[in-house]
Amino acid sequence: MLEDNWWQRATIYQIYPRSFADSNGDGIGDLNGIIAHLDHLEDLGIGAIWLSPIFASPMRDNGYDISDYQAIAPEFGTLADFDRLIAEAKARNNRIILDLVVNHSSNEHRWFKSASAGRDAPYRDYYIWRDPAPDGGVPSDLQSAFGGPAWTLDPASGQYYLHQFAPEQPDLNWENPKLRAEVYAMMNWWLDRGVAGFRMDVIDLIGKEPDRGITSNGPHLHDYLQEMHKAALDRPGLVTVGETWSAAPSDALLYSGRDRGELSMVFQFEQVLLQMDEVFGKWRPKPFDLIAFKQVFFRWQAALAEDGWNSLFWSNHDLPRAVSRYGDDKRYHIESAKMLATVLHLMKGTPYVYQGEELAMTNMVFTDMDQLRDIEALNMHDLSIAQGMSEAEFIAGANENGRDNARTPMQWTASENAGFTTGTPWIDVNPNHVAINAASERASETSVFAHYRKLIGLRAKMDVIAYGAFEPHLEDHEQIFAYSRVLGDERIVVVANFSGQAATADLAGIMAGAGEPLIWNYEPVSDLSGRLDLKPYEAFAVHFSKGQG
Ligand code: TEU
Ligand code: CA
Repeated sequence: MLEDNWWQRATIYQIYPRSFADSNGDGIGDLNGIIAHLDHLEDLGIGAIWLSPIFASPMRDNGYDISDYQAIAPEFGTLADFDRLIAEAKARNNRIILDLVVNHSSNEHRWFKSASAGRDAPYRDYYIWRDPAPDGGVPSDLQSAFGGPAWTLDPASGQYYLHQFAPEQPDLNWENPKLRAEVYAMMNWWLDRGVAGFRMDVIDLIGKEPDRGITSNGPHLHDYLQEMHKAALDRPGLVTVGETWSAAPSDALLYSGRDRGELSMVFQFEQVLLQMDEVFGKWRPKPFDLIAFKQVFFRWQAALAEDGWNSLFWSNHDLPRAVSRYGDDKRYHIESAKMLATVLHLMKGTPYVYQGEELAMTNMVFTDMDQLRDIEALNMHDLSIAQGMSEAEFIAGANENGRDNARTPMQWTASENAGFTTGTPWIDVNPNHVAINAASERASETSVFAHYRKLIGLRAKMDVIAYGAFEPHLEDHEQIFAYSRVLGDERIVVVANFSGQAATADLAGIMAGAGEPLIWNYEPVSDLSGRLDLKPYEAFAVHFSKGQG
C-alpha cells in the first residue's frame, strides 16, 4: 500500500548556516544569505531544508551548544529574518526543519547558570550532578565524545556535572518532567511559527542513566519520545528525523514504526562506524570494504521494508565529503560523484543532500593545525598525540575524516572566496572553488548538479522509486553495488561500479532484454541480457515495465 507523506517523496537538503552564504561581509554565513540562494534549492527540486542550529549560542560547537532556544544567534540574523525565510521557502514549495539539540544545552544557558548557583538552586535538576568518587575524583569513567572525562567539577557546589560532549555542553536531565515540558513548549512555539519539523541531535542519548553506565538507548528513551510526540509532534505533515549513532535496524522500527507515535525516521551510522579504528576511531580510518558496506544498506532496506522508514545520506556536517571518502575526487571526480548520487537516491527512504554535495565539493587539504576550527579536532589532536600518534598522522586523519572538511564555505562562484563572503571567511575556502562551483554546475546540462536534479525529479514522479520493494543483487561482488526496486509490473535495476577499476557484472538472471535507460554517467544502458562491462565508477539505472524485456 502506498503511504502518502510528502517526506516519502521529497529530498531534504542540509544547510550548515555558518558556511552557506554570508550576506553582510562579516565572514559568517547567515539567514539572509540563505534567503538569497533559495532559487538554487528550488532548481534542484528540494522539498525541505534542515538547518543546522541557528539559535543563540557561544558557538563552542558551532551552535550545537545553545544558550537560548527561542532566540536566533545574532550573527545569523533575527526572528524577523527567520520568519521571512519560512515565508520565502514556502513560496518555493520548500519547508524548514530545525535542529533540536536537547540532549544538552550550552553552559551559558540561563538554566545552567541558575543550576550552578548551588545544590538547592531552582534549575539544579535540569542537569545531572553527582558527588565525587570517594577519592575525590570523577563519579565514573564515562568518556566525552570529544575526548576526556564526561564529568567536570563545579567547584562552588563540590559536585560534578555530566557532559557527553564538551564541558561547555552540559547534559540535560530528561528524568525531570519540568525540563521535558519546557522542551515540548519550546518545540510548539517553533511549530506555531511555521517550521515543518525537527532533526533531533543525538536523540538516542536522552534516556541516559549514567549511574548504570547507560548512555544511548536508555530504558525510558522511547517513553520520552512518545510523550514528546503527544505533546508536540502530532500535527499533520510534520517530519522528524532522529540522529541515532547507536541504532540497529530493530531500534529503527521502534523509532519510526507507523504505529509507534515517535519519529518519521532516523539517521543510522553503521556504515560509518565500520570504517573506524578500535582505538583511534576515525583519525586512523580502516581500508574501505565494499562488501561490508553494502551489507549495512541491504540489511536496513530489508528490515524497514514493511514498517518504519529509512533516511539515506552519504555526508553531513560531521562527515567527510562523500566524493572524497567514497569516490575519487582526482581522477574520476565527476563520474564518482554521479555514481554515488545514483546509488543513494534510488534506494527506498528519504534522501538527504548535504550542502555542496550537489556540486561534488571535495575535502579540503589542511596543511596546518591552525587551519582547523572544529572543537572535536582540536581536542582529539591533543589526546591522540598523547596516545602516541604523530603530528603528521593526525593531520592526515583530519584531512580524511575531520569535520572541518564539510564546513569549508559553500562554493558559489569562481571568484574570490567562492562568492561566499566579501569579507574574511571564518574558515578557509577550498582553493578548488575556481573549478568546482555552483555557477558553472548550474550552467551545464551534464554537471553533477544536473544529475542530482534529475534524480530528485525522478523520485518525485515515480512511485517505484518512492515506494517500490528493494531487492539486493551481487551481494558478494567486491566492486559492484547493485539492486532493484520493484512495484507492480515495474522494475528499476541500479548497477554501479563503486571502484576506480573496470568491473564486470552478470545480471542476466535479473531481467533480460531491453528497458528504458533512466539515468547514467557515461552512456545510456538499456540492455541487461548478458554480462556487463562497467567503466570506473560507471553507474546507471534501467527501467522495465510490463510489455518490455
Ligand atoms: O553529533 C553527534 C556525534 O556523536 C558526533 O559528535 C560524532 O561523535 C562525531 O561527529 C564523530 O566524529 C551531533 C552533531 O551532529 C554534532 O555536530 C555535534 O557536535 C554533537 O552532536 C553534539 O551536539
Ligand atoms: Ca554574515
